[in-house]
Amino acid sequence: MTILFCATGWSNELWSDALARYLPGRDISIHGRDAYDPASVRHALVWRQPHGLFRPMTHLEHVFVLGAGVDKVMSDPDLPPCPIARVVDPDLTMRMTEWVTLQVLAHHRRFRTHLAQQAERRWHQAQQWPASAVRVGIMGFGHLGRDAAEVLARLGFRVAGWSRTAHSVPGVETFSGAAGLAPFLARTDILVVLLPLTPDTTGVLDRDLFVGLARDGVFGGPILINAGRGGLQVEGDIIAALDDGTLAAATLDVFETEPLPASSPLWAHPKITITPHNAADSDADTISRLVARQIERVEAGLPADHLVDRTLGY
Ligand code: NDP
Ligand code: OXD
Repeated sequence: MTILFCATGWSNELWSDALARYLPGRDISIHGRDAYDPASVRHALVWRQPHGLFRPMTHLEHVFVLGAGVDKVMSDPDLPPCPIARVVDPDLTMRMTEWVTLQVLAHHRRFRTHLAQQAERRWHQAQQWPASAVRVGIMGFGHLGRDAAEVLARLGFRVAGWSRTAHSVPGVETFSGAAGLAPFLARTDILVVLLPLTPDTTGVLDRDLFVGLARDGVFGGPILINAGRGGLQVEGDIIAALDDGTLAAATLDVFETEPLPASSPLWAHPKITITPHNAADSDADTISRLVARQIERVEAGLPADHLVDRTLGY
């Protein structure tokens, strides 16, 4: 019985060492490096697997996605009917919270302005507002969104969350569903997007949504921060909204096409900050340990933790 690892863009060496550490004595094959019989694969550990990978795996029992987002697996036409588990892990969550906090603070404390001034050797103290003057709205209020909300609220920001179903979190205003979207946007100066990519959320970050954001905040216009998935955003609408002042700035970690092509106008836009889809990396050691625990669970007859709801797509 084979445990298969297949991850596009990650180090086979690093992951095979880590998996061997936490799954000693097991038959672990690395797709693209090792010869293996697809029919013997019981557990597939995947990240951005090529479509077609699962087709010959006639005895697959579990898919373990090695990150939090499962859109690549859910869009696979050969997805077998077995359970699919994803990563929910304190290390990954904290990485995302670090990134979200960094980006919110970079806008709040006008970090790009100071970098530009340094390049000009110009000493100018840009105006500072209290965090309590800034309304952050977190769109996608799941494991990652709620953790970031807690830290931002602790820093003094006025934080709200929007989700599909209703949640109640002390110190955070919560909104849900289609009816909650307009009031959520209307009170939001900095929109942080941590939604999964599903048929319901594809292209949600478009001009119609941007015009619903608050226009009376301290930044002179709303700010978009997206670390969810590139398929959530309509990049042409983001550029147009930045150019006509509907948005004041944007920070993007994810893109419609990744890696972001060198020809993309997003790279050089003066109001856009780009990070290369690394807001929250999956650490090989931490996630291998987590997946080994998951395999122990299922082999003991228990369901895996953090199973994906196939109907909802996340
Ligand atoms: P969760 O499943 O825990 O949370 C998802 C949230 O989105 C939930 O609050 C859910 O609502 C909400 N949601 C889903 N669909 C809708 C909808 N149609 N309308 C309104 N709300 C909706 O996921 P995580 O927090 O763990 O991760 C979120 C996403 O972050 C991942 O799917 C991935 O795409 C992205 N990610 C990006 C990374 C990066 O490096 N850029 C790293 C890790 C994750 P409800 O609570 O009601 O279910
Ligand atoms: C994830 C990611 O979903 O890194 O975990 O994008």
